[in-house]
Amino acid sequence: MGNDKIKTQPLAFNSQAKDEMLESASNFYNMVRSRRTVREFSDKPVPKEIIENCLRAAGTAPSGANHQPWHFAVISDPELKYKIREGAEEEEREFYESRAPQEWLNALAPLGTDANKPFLEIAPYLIVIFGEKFSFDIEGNKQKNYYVSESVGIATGILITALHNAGLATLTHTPAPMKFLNELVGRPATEKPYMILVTGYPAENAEVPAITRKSLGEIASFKGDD
Ligand code: IYR
Repeated sequence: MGNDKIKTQPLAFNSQAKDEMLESASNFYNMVRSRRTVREFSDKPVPKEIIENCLRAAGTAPSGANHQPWHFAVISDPELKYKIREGAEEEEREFYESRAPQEWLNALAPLGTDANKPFLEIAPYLIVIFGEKFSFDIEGNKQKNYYVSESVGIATGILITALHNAGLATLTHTPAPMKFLNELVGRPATEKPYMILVTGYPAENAEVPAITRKSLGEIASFKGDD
């Protein structure tokens, strides 16, 4: 089958019988449907191995030309978390006080968010996710990356799902602009901050906004006879 010039290997495919497939699909949906974005975190420590394995899972995401254009900076140092909170709150104050149009503020009102971001210090881990506009091959040559935001978005989705599956809560946090994170975290200018994934256990008695999710009929359409 494959092209003579490229090395291939047999696909290790997990074949399942139809009943097993139905059960797998249903079990997975039941696992992910309980995920909620959390804004109240506990400071209870999380074993680092859990984070490491969830990051390994994120690193399996498909990516443009398989360049894997992502970097995950895992921050647990309290002083650095404090500095990230300071930087983020500065951006957020400007956002909430002047930059955000009224329509955006209205859309956020049901979430009850504001410029105060205590969770950036309370949660045990801040995973700062970067997209690499360029990477370096094994000989150190600079190579352009493709579909960076799509690739990093998929990896982030897998990471969020893996962390939820492992019993952790997350918050996708996007202070804008996020350039201050390069300097704080020590990442090169070829990397663009994508988001901060705040990670930990939820606070005891944490509350979340009452929301509903769109039904299958609202999010999908089917064309075909089956
Ligand atoms: N980055 C801001 C604002 C914000 C924007 C959206 I869209 C949200 O879904 C939630 C928040 C903040 O973190 O408060």
